[in-house]
Amino acid sequence: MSSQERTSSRRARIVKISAVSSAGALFLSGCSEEVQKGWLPTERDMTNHTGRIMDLWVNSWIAALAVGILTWGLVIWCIVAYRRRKNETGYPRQLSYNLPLEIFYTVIPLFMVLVLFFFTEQDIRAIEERDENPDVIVDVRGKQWSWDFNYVNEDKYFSGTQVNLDGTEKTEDEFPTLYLPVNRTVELQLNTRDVQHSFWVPAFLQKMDLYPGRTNYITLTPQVEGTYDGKCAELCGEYHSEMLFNVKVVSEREYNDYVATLPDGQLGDEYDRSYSYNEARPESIDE
Ligand SMILES: [Cu+2]
Repeated sequence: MSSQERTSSRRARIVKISAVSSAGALFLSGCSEEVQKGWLPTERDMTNHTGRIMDLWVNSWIAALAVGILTWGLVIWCIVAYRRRKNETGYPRQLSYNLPLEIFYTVIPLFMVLVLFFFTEQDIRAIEERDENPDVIVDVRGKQWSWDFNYVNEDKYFSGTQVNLDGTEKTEDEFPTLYLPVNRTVELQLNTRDVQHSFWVPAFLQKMDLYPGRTNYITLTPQVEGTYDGKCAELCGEYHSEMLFNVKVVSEREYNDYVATLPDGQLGDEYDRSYSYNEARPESIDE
């Protein structure tokens, strides 16, 4: 190879390397915001809890990656350092019952699980803490396959109509919509009339099951106005996938204007598809 050819091939390599590295830098800078929020489908201050949940998620990944890199490093080091050399024959020296090593690989994973458990438990406790005096209380009632919302303080209700039982899909603006005022403490009382459902708003990073005969609670403060997707996240029958809703976080004035348009009263166990809790349960259900 002539010196001229060498120079041009070196130049081509430099161009290639700089192209790859600038593409990499572009990729990293483009998604650095995404990285910071762990690719979660929300913003940091969406509710008063999302920042905390995001930190737990991202820090768990950082810990997992650090452990992963250490583990891969040790595996690769072993493969290289203890590879079969020239002129070696037969099996290498076999080892068993190395007590210090066995204690080490029992204690370390146990420690890691306890650390994850500690931080998770701490955050769950903070997120699930109920407010003694929430500004807004909504009794959310799941039913196959829609949602009703009782605005408890205002004594108003909204009733979502079930998906057409012929399977026709609804359009997004026809979904039942839960209105919430921005920057106000909200308590959602989750009830179901028939089977288990699950109340899930991906943007809030929170999901809670609805169990027949018991009330679960979500307490949060929405902090960003907007319309968010909600869905049932528990397989609840034939049209489970159609059990969709919207959450509209609006100004307090808009919230009050909206609620004022709703009919008076609260919905109970109406529209119960299987049985009513006020009546004697069929024997098969007691079993
Ligand atoms: Cu459901």
